Amino acid sequence: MIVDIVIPARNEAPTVAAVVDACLGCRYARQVIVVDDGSVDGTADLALGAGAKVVHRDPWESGSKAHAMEAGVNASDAEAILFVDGDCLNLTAAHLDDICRPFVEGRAAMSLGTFDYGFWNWLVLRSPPTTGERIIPRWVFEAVPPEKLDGFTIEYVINGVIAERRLPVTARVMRGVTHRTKRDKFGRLEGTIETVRMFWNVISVPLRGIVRFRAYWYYLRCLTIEH
Ligand SMILES: Nc1nc2c(ncn2[C@@H]2O[C@H](COP(=O)(O)OP(=O)(O)OP(=O)(O)O)[C@@H](O)[C@H]2O)c(=O)[nH]1
Ligand SMILES: [Mg+2]
Repeated sequence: MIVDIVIPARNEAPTVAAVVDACLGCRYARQVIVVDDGSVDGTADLALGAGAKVVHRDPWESGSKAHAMEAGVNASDAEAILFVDGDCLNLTAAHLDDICRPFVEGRAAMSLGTFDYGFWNWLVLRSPPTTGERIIPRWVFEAVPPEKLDGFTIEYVINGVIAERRLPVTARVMRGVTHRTKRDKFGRLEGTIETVRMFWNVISVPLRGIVRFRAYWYYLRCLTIEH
C-alpha cells in the first residue's frame, strides 16, 4: 500500500518545517507533498528545505484548504493519502505511525488523530471529526463532488462519504499535539471573527444539506476509539 502525505499550508512559516520533519519520519509514507498557495512568509522555501516536495497553486485562483488538498492528491498517484495540517505543534512521526497503522492493517477505511484537549478528549473523540490529520483511500477524496470542495467543511464531507457507506473508522488522541489557532495567527479580533465564521460553517453543514444528520449516527456505529 503506497501512502503519500499531503500538507496544505498557507503562511505556516513558524511550524511547517517541523511538521514536514515529522512526516518524513512516518514509516508508512512514501513522499511528503506541501501545497502552498499565496504564502508570503517563506512557507514554500522552508518546506523545501525541510525535504518536502512543494506544489504551488496560483494564489489568484479562488480556492481554499480543500482545493489545496485536491492539488496535493492530483500531484500524487498513491492509493492512500495521509492529510496533515501545516500548523500542528509537537507533532512527531510516532503520532503519524499510530494514525496510519489501523488503516494499513485493514482495520479502518479512515483513521484519525485528534488534538490533545486533555479533559475534553472523550467528547472530541465522539464528535463529528473536524481534524485535518487523517488517512483515507484516494477514492474517498475523489468521491467528493467539486461543488463540495470547501475549506471549512471538507472534513465533514469526507466523513459523509465514509459514513454513508458504513465504513470502519478508528480515532485516537495525538498526545501532546495542538496547533496554532486562528487567534495566534491573526490576532484577537480577526482571529475571533474567523473562528466564529468557521464554527457557523461547520454547524450549518447538516442544515444546508451538505451531509445528512443520520450520517453522524452511521459514523458512531462504525467508530473504534484506540488508546
Ligand atoms: N495551501 C493552502 N493551505 C490552506 C488554505 N487554507 C488553510 N490552509 C492550511 O490548512 C491547514 C489547516 O487550516 P487552518 O486555517 O489552521 O484551519 P483549522 O485548523 O481548521 O482552523 P483553526 O482551528 O482556526 O486553526 C493549515 O496548514 C493551513 O495553512 C489555503 O487556502 N491554501
Ligand atoms: Mg489549524
